[in-house]
Amino acid sequence: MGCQKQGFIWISGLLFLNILLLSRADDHYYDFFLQESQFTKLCSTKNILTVNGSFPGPEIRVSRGDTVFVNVHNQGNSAVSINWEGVDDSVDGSNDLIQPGRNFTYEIELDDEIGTLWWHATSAWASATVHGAFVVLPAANEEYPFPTPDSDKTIILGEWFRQELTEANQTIAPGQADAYTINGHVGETNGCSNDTAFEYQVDYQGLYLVRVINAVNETMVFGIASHSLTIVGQSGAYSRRSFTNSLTLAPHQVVDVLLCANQNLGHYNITARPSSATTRSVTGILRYTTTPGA
Ligand SMILES: *[C@@H]1O[C@H](CO)[C@@H](O)[C@H](O)[C@H]1NC(C)=O
Ligand SMILES: *[C@@H]1O[C@H](CO)[C@@H](O)[C@H](O)[C@H]1NC(C)=O
Ligand SMILES: *[C@@H]1O[C@H](CO)[C@@H](O)[C@H](O)[C@H]1NC(C)=O
Ligand SMILES: *[C@@H]1O[C@H](CO)[C@@H](O)[C@H](O)[C@H]1NC(C)=O
Ligand SMILES: *[C@@H]1O[C@H](CO)[C@@H](O)[C@H](O)[C@H]1NC(C)=O
Ligand SMILES: CC(=O)N[C@H]1CO[C@H](CO)[C@@H](O)[C@@H]1O
Repeated sequence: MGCQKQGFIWISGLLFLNILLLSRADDHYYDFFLQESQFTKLCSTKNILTVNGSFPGPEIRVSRGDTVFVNVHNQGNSAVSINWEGVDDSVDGSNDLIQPGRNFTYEIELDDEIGTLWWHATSAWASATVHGAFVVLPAANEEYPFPTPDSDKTIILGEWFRQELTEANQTIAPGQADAYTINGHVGETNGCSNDTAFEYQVDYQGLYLVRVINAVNETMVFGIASHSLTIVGQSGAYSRRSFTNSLTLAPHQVVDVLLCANQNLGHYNITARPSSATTRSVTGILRYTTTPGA
């Protein structure tokens, strides 16, 4: 059965009932190493602060009701703290800076949160490069309140500055970025051989849960050519289902959408741009792969 057909079988308009039937909540342990790492984009190389050398940073992936311990080791040059966006309970230490050379373990007790949360450095300059997804899957005995997706994908919209970001940049005003990024890729349109485009491979008739995180301090517009998106969740909760051709995300907003790969085999542009400018955008590619027997 194709993903489009499944869509019509949904129990229309019914919001998921928050029945907590947690059979078992797990503890998860993560280690984050804050470190300076070299990246080349827009034809120039610079150091940025990262978690474990990756931009965006590593993804946390747990289930509803779990407890997550994140031991952050600061091997960078500046004091940093981490914000846990979308976590309902306050997290101890969120307001305390971790000094260089020190470490601190955040304990995040999840309750009812479901879908996509994210984490980022508290200060704006560090948040531009120190951020990542925090995925909360349904608990073992729970189902999605929509057809079960074949797989899910996180898409983080970010921004890139040619200049160094330092502690002096406590505010990053909208419109300052030299480029926008999709999962760290600036796209291939800047004429730099080291720049790459984000690529997302899907199977024809596959149903995908796409988690779109706007890590940019600007309203961003996101869309995939020829595909409509079905909004199913926002900021750590399921939401009433609605269809859209493009998403408008407020600064730091997260939206979960279903994507049905029901177009002709081929590739389609994935585009993100600030709402204030139609000319500046970043492009990635949605690529259909044929599967044996499909
Ligand atoms: C970060 O790197 C350390 C050291 O290589 C590793 O032990 C840890 O698992 C990594 N953390 C994540 C979240 O990938
Ligand atoms: C620092 O990390 C060590 C292990 O690497 C851990 O045993 C200790 O509890 C951590 N300290 C804090 C304050 O999180
Ligand atoms: C985001 O931009 C606004 C200006 O529109 C600024 O006042 C605010 O401090 C910025 N926030 C961050 C975290 O940089
Ligand atoms: C860009 O990529 C090429 C290989 O494609 C590499 O040789 C070169 O060092 C890179 N440039 C920079 C500035 O890192
Ligand atoms: C897709 O994006 C690329 C790069 O921005 C652009 O050159 C191309 O025209 C776009 N294709 C379509 C069909 O819009
Ligand atoms: C984007 C931005 O404002 N970058 C500035 C951050 O601070 C350094 C030095 O403090 C400047 O050189 C950058 O222009």
